[in-house]
Amino acid sequence: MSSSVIDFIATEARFGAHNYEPIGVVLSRGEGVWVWDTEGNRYLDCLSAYSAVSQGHCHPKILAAMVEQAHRLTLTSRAFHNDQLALFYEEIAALTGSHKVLPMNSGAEAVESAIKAVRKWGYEVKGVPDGAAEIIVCANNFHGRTLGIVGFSTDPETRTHFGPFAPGFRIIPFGDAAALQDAITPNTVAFLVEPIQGEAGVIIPPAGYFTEVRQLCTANNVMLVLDEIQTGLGRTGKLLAEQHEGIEADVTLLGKALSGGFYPVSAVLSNNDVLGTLRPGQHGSTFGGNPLACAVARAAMRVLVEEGMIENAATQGARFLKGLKDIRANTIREVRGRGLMLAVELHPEAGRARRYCEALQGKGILAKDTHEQTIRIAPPLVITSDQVDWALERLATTLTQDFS
Ligand code: IF1
Repeated sequence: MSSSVIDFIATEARFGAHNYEPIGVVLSRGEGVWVWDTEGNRYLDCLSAYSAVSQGHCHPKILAAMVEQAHRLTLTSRAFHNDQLALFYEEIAALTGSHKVLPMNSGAEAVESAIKAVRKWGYEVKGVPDGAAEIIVCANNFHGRTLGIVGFSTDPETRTHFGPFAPGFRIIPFGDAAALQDAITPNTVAFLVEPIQGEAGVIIPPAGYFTEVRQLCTANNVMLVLDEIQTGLGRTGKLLAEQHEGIEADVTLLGKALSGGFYPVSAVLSNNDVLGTLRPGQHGSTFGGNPLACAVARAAMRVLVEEGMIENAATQGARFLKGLKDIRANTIREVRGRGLMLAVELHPEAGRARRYCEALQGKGILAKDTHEQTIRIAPPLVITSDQVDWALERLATTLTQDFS
């Protein structure tokens, strides 16, 4: 590694909290599916900042919208109206078929806001006794890093020594509708779940699971809250992952690619009166719904649709999945994926997935491991067939090596 790369990494180590263990690369430029490090080496980004850069790095139209708005008005607070928020509301509601929108900033904030809103709905509309609201979540969930959220995580890494945690959550296995039925009580206000568990390693539920979930939630007046922060906005080959299941959530959470990677923008979308329970002064945030965020999100949604990125994710995702499944390597335990949300799970004997990610870096691909044995593959939705084939060649040679 050259001295400048070591300087960046050494300086990060010297001053930064050590809450990440990044792959040893220092990036300085991005364009489309490609990123370059400070040495000028080019990589195909197969992480897309955990699906926040689905539109490709530095998309020119989102950039132009950001620059234009930044010259005009960036932040007003919600103490006053601005000329971007209403347009953002109209466009995200039309795109997703939602009736009410709550604009926030990070994904975790959207999750926390949804928890507050469904609890409030439970007390004021469903009639759950005050303080008794229960929310059902799944084992191996990932919904963010705030204290409330890690309180119902089952991953020791994310919750150890951060307690005490808030009560009111029940944990059931993912993909098991009977377990959901057994967990519902008269005080259950919501079921919060990812359509596909991303951090858990791209875990896709059995066919028909969400049809049963939808029926159970409707029958028991329980709000179905789908966390589409990673799966949403085209990542799985449809606008929302719920569309693969033929169902509609009561509350949908978006983030990440809602800004195309330019700015933290998230939103809670409601198809019913859940968000209607929030009254002035009961919730908010300094930056939520600011004009710059709205202008960026409007452009990010526009290019996603106008440039056929969702359809491309379906086409290239199918190509990528078939190519990965065709790799004959005894290191591979399972290949999973839907659209361009893919994962390669290795046999424990093959050694840690991180070693394979480091080998991929040497071949010009940046990918990230999760939970020791799984390599995530999630390139920007603008990837072409040639680029998929280019990546598959390098993945095949790497995965047929043995780094145990
Ligand atoms: C990190 C993981 C992914 C998410 C879902 C809410 C959020 C996320 C389904 C919160 C965020 C990010 C967080 C980031 C890495 C990444 C991640 F590895 F942590 F778990 F994608 F799988 N719901 N996921 O995936 O959104 O507050 O971050 O905007 O914490 O390292 P956020």
